[in-house]
Amino acid sequence: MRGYCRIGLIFLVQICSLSGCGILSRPTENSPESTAENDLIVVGFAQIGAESDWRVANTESIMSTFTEENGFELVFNDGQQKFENQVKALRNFIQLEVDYIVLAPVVETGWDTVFAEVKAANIPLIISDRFVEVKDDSLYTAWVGSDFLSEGEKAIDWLNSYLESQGRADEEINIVELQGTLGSTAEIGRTEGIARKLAEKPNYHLIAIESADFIQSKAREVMGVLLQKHNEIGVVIAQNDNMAFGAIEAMKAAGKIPGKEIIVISFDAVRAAFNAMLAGDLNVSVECNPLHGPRVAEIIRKLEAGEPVEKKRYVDEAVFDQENAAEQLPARTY
Ligand code: GZL
Repeated sequence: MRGYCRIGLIFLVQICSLSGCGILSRPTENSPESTAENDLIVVGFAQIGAESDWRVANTESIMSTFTEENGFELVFNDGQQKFENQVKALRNFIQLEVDYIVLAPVVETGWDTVFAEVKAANIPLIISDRFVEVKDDSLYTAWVGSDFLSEGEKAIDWLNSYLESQGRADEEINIVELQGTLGSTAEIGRTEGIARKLAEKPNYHLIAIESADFIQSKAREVMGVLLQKHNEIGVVIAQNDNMAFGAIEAMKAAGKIPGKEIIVISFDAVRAAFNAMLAGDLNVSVECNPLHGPRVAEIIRKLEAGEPVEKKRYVDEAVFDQENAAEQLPARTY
């Protein structure tokens, strides 16, 4: 159902999002708040949270795309990194009879029941960023996101060429890995891609692998403990930039020199990562592009026009290190 401009609804949604209550209600057709104005496409977006710079940029991309001037009304829900909040948000979107639902799923599994409810309500469901494992893939219309397996492999390809350039290709190297949210596609794919490539190098030793949930403060804690337990760490692989920043803080507190004494590898390539590379603290960040707003809007426009859409669409991504960070930074938009 569409056709209403609901300032009252947006206000309500923002209050609900802030309080995490997740209970959204929408003015009925004859309520004073609803006025039939432009024929806006109402999009419910269930975001994971605000756990990282990447996530903030992702939210900004969605919010700057789904505006009234672009022909949309956005109903936004912040899941605060909790699966149950996202399920609640999808059920609320059904009650609101939104025209489309977009979900950035915190983890891959557990969605079959609520997705069936969305399908029964005839609301097209678009998955953005991380992926979902469901028995019946007709439950969602399209997915757009990153190839996380490839990202993991790119990270170790970079490490191989970096060590080669340092004349250290055959050195015995101890590696620790900080994983993101366990069970998220980003964690699953990066862990697998890294593992595949590490297995090709007998002189690489993965001595510890711990999750810090993509969160900087958690990574600082976890890395602090690892530095007390292991005094010969040669490489830290953090599965996102914010965990790399936390690990860098812990290394400095322990008197270690990140970027030199300990090679630091990361993912996302947000602006702060470029600054960390220019400062010499971070060696490389494998890009994970968060600007999904326009991509999701393109899918919706095609669906509105009755055109076919790709079921899965990967975004193109690069690798940035201390060699190219300075020249690339001006062009970065997040
Ligand atoms: C990746 C995304 C991950 C980022 C983290 O597409 O899901 O979640 O790598 C974010 O920064 O928290």
